[in-house]
Amino acid sequence: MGICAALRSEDVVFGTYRGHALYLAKGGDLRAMVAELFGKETGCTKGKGGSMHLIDTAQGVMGMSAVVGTTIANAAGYAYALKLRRSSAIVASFFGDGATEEGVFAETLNFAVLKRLPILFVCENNQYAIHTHQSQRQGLPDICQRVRGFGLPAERLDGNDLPTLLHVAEEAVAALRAGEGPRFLEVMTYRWREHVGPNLDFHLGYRDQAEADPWIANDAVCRVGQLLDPDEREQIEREVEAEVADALAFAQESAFPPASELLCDVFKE
Ligand SMILES: Cc1ncc(C[n+]2csc(CCOP(=O)(O)OP(=O)(O)O)c2C)c(N)n1
Ligand SMILES: [Mg+2]
Repeated sequence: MGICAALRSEDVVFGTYRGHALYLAKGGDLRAMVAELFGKETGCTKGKGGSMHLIDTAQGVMGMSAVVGTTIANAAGYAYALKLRRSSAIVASFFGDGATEEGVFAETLNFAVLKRLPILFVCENNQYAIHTHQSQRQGLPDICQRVRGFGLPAERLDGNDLPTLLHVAEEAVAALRAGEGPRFLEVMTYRWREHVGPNLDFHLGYRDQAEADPWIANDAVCRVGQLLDPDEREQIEREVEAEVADALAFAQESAFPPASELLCDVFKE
């Protein structure tokens, strides 16, 4: 939310399999998202992509992938095209802390700096890749320090501090539009639930509830909610509940794709 609020509609984003919030924050259609979760033909990828592959190109949501790190390079390619076309639009590329261990991350940073691409790299650092803490995976667990070595500015932010996030994002986006070259933001956050799915997983022993508690108590949604007038907040919540109910009904009533769709969209026509 904090990053996307600083973007214009012409700007584009690329994300990961954990991309529901990104899709919605950039203006992705809620009905098409929920229908996609149900595998229905009205879904944003006609029911073929599912939860991990959301796309809404009309809103600048260019795609997400379950293969860790892949969309970082896709995003830089798009930024290169924008630069060649002298467009004023910019690209924001979202990925996890684990993705920064992939070779493609290093290659893309180097290329982006070399070509002064209009791209904002956003690392959503929840400190874990599945069940392994960052300190058990990275020889230098300071991602910003590593990134600066490639020659671009890098800053760490608290993902629960929405006003600061928005302010810094606006500054970064302005610099990108001015042609100052790529920037990197590391946004600290935390995964409340298991790696995939709705359950708690503290019984697995790789982390404990005490580590999660301060993140939950300090949650950005609560903090922003407290800034609102209670009546206004209730009104917003009522509208959102109605929108979600509508999207669920739409998804349930939609049809599954016919078998004839199976081999469509495999290659570009
Ligand atoms: C190239 C590749 N390697 C491994 C996996 C298996 N895998 C799926 S999610 C994940 C963890 C990625 O962690 P991070 O980038 O921090 O994202 P998070 O899930 O924490 O949001 C791994 C290793 C994969 N999907 N793709
Ligand atoms: Mg992670």
